[in-house]
Amino acid sequence: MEKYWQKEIETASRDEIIAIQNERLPKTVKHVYDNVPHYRAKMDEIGVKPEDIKTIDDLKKLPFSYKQDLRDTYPYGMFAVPMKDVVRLHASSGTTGKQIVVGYTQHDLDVWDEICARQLYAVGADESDMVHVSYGYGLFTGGFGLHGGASKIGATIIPVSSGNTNRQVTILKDFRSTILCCTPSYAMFIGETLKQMGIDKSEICLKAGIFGAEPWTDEMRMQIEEMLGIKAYDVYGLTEVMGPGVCYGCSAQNGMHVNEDHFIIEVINPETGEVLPDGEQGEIVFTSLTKEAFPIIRYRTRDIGVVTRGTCECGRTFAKMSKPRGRTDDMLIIRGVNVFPSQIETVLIRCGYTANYLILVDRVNNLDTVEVKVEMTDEAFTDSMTELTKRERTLHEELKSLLGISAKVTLVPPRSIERSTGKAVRVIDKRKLI
Ligand code: DLL
Repeated sequence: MEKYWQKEIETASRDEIIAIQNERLPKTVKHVYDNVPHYRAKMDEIGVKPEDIKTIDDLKKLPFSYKQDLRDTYPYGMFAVPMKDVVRLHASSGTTGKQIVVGYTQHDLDVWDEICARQLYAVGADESDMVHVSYGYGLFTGGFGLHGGASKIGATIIPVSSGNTNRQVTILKDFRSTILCCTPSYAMFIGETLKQMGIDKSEICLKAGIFGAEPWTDEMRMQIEEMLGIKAYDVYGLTEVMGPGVCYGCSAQNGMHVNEDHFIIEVINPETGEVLPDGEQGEIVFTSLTKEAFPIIRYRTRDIGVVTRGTCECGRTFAKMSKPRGRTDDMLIIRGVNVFPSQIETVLIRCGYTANYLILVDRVNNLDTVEVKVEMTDEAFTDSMTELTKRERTLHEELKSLLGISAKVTLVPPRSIERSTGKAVRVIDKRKLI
């Protein structure tokens, strides 16, 4: 039977959801206008006053915000409450530029716990579960986010954090963890390690996993489910908006529900900024409705997805965001053909390989080149040159016919591609390194 943490709101009617949003949006806009000079300046620039925002239909009058705004105001320029009311800081990893810092009041943390609790209930967890958190604890939001949710539902938390994979497996088995929280690539690594340590999946008690923080395909989901003998669910979020739990996967396993009482989702055309109707693919934009310390207005996530509304087969009525295909800045343009790493992943897994791969992009004599390195499994390993060439050619043809790219395919031995304990690095684009 479907479990809900807060059934009333999670299955509310569209009118009820809109009424909550209409009540909360004007308050948030006033809060940022009064307390964050950046938002006030941007609104003044286009002549929009808080009184002009009466309902969610007025949202489109507000300017977008960008990661660059958060960098320009580093570290605390976007905070909307005095520092004495901020009880926690988190930060983005800062791999692609200056890191950004976000803050939470106690109320913000309570909301975050609630939405992560909704996620845990949606995968069937409750107080009788042992929640094994292998997302990193620290400035990254993954560890503390799911930890807060697990604490809210009264589960037993095993706060392992990431790394030391053999130890993770021992704990998983001996402590009888039932819910695993980590990135999907780390879940695969844990699955492989289990096998290497000679432990059968029937010897562990895991029943579900809550995986997110990076793009992963449905094909990879099935591979993880098979390896660990569990149901794998998607969770989405980002530091700037809150952390994990902004959107949560449910028993339907196709897309994630947006916590619409706390966030408004829009999908826009990334080139023109035009708001797109439900069902059309575009850039995901979020506005927070209840955040105190770090409210965010029309934040351009750069993630590409689709939003649909209606009652889900799980009974929830919150809007649903498709699995993000990737980020606008992850899209590879190979000799004019646009391709997301996730599309390459789908082809590889459908052809019988695992999600252990690396995409190397370069430019040679003014021509883009792409090489896909993909690991063979122990079972499928061969060192026969004839066989390798044959398999590489087949995969090359598949990538060409399905995605239109001409990639050099190199099959590499098992375990030769570096594993990740957090977000996996799938692409090395040498064109960006020059
Ligand atoms: O990754 C928060 C998080 C932690 C989400 C744990 C889920 C689980 P950031 O480090 O700021 O925050 O990275 C946010 O990661 O804009 C997406 O591009 C990507 N992302 C997050 N979840 C998913 C997902 C955390 N389920 C960025 N599918 C986002 C695809 C995801 N991409």
